[in-house]
Amino acid sequence: MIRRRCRERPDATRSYDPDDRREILFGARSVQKKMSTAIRSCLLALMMLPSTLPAISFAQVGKPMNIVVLFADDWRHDTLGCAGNPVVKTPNLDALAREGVRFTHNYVTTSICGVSRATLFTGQWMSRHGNKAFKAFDTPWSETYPGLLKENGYYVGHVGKWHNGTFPADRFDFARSYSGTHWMKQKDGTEIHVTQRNENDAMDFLRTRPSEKPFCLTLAFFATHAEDGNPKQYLPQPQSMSLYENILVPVPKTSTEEYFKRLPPFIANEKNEGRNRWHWRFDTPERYQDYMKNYYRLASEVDATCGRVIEELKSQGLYDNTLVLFTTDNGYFHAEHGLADKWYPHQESIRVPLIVHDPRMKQEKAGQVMDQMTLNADLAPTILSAANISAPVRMQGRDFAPLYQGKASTPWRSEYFYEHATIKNIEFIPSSEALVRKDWKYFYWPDFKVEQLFDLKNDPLEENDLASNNAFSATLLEMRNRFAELKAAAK
Ligand SMILES: [Ca+2]
Repeated sequence: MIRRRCRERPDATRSYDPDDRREILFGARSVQKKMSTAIRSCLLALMMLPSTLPAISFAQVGKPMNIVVLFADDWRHDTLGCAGNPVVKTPNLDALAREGVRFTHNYVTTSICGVSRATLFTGQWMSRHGNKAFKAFDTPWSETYPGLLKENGYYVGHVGKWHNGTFPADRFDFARSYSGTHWMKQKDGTEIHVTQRNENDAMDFLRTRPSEKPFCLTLAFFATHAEDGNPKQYLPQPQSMSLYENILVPVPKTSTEEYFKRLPPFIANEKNEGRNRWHWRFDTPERYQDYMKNYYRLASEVDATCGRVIEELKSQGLYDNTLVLFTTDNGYFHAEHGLADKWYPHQESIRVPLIVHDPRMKQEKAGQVMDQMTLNADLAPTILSAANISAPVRMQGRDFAPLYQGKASTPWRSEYFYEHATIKNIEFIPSSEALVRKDWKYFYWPDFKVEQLFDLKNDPLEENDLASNNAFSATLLEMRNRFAELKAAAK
């Protein structure tokens, strides 16, 4: 019998602290983990006995859930039909949300590909996992969700983008990693779109996996990330080009020159990479329409592939025993504040989708839309919990499954610490930090020692910086102090 894990938390009655002091539970959890590993080892040994003996499967001893992580790139919280986007069509992800749950206030702790992916695998803030851009994280592999699942008998695969140094193919049972271009040459000389290749590889994983083992597949799309060196930026597949043809993509209110000038001067200048990319994609009305439509076409292609992967799970009879997560690595400016891409602590950059289909959820809960503040750091502990594996003590996120399992009284965070390092130099992409709440946000720009304060309840588009307004000096002081506490605890 695979044990249920203890999720008692020392900080359960207070607002969230990134350093959740799990260390005090280290001794007890270590013993639990050793027992768990021993039980699973015995089980695997039994399963490897000659076939003349009665077969013993995971299913007969508790049927561990399979896990599929559908992980898109540069795709913000409202790039979903079900989130009210007036243009993009995502019927398959909308259906997943109807069958599961969608979180509306899901955020990343750092809004850039490599760092956010390190947080996905480790459940840790950048300050702890140590990848400040695109290098390998410092956290031991044995403390990541792929590492722990493999150690506990799962068949573990990674398909697509990696972006954390050299791809550690030998750590996985099934490993196919590539990214960077939308079209790639195949051995026979023909070209394949990266999303189609992602889909083919995911199908290979699902159709060739050993049937007796539970599995975990991370399907890390490259779309909707731009092809950086290509002037076209977004290169969808030919069959998508008729989508959105006769639609006018709404232009954001804050995309004007006036709003660009409201940014701090070290951002509101032409040397800033966010502004540079805005010129690539958005600096004329025609360009805005063309580039946004191709971006949305890439999104719809990812949606279609997600639909086919889910269909494959259903056709193999696996869907009712598979945790399916859809999320993305960072948000994206669609010209808001006169910017493109991500990095900074604004809402467009830090909020990302989160859709969960969890067979443990009661049928009557299907289609819930939840507004608790969830984070990318929560994904690894949620995945491990679903597999009945204890989260390592250094993992900082929390299992969010109790939120949709009807445990309404589950105490939950109401704020978090955001961080992003300087990339290249302080003119290109300066570092930024924040204390994020649903109703207020405190920004800190460490390279320039500048603070900003936004009343999100009354100013959801972050139009008016209140940091120098004396009427809000008490709020500024309180948030500055709390920010310092959470920043120290994130290490
Ligand atoms: Ca990204």
